[in-house]
Amino acid sequence: PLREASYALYNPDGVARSLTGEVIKRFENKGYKLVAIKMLNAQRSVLEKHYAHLADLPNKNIFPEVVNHMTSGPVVAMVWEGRGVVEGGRQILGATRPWQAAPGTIRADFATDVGRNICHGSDTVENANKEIELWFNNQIVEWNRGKVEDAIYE
Ligand code: DAT
Ligand code: MG
Repeated sequence: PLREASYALYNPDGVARSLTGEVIKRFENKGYKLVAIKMLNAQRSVLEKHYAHLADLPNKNIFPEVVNHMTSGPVVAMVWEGRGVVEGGRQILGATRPWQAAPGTIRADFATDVGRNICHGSDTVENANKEIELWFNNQIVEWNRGKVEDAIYE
C-alpha cells in the first residue's frame, strides 16, 4: 500500500562522519516522504528490544557489541513513508555486510565494516510497525505533499 512506512535508524558512526544528510537525501530522492525524525542518545533498554534478534546468534559477542556501539554517540531515528518503502529502503541501504553490498548502495559507498554500516532499515512491514511504536510511540507527522504525489505515483 501507498502508506506503507519503514523505520530507519542512523547509527553513531554515520552521525560522526556527517553522512546524515547523504542518507536522508537518498531516501528523499527516491520519492519517500519523511514523516518523523529525531536525534537522540538511544536508551540501552530500547536498543536491546530493537536488536533482540541478535541475541540468538551463535556468536554471543555481537549483541552486546552492537548495543555498545549504538550507545557510543547520538543516533538519528526516522520514519519514511511510500509505496514499497520497506523493501525499497533496504535496497538503498544495501547488504548488511558492506563488502557484499551492491555498488551505489549506502553501505557499499560509505562503509567497510559490518559493525559500522551506517544505518538500520526495517526488514519487514511487521517489524517496521513494531519499530515505529518502539522508537516513536507511533507519533508520526501527517502532512500532504500536494501535487508532488502525482509526480511520484501513477
Ligand atoms: P541489518 O542491519 O542488515 O538488518 P541485522 O538485523 O542482521 O542486519 O543486524 C543488525 C546490525 O547488527 C547490523 O546492521 C550490523 C550488526 N551486525 C550484524 N551481524 C554482525 C556481525 N557478524 N558482526 C558485527 N556486527 C553485526
Ligand atoms: Mg535488521
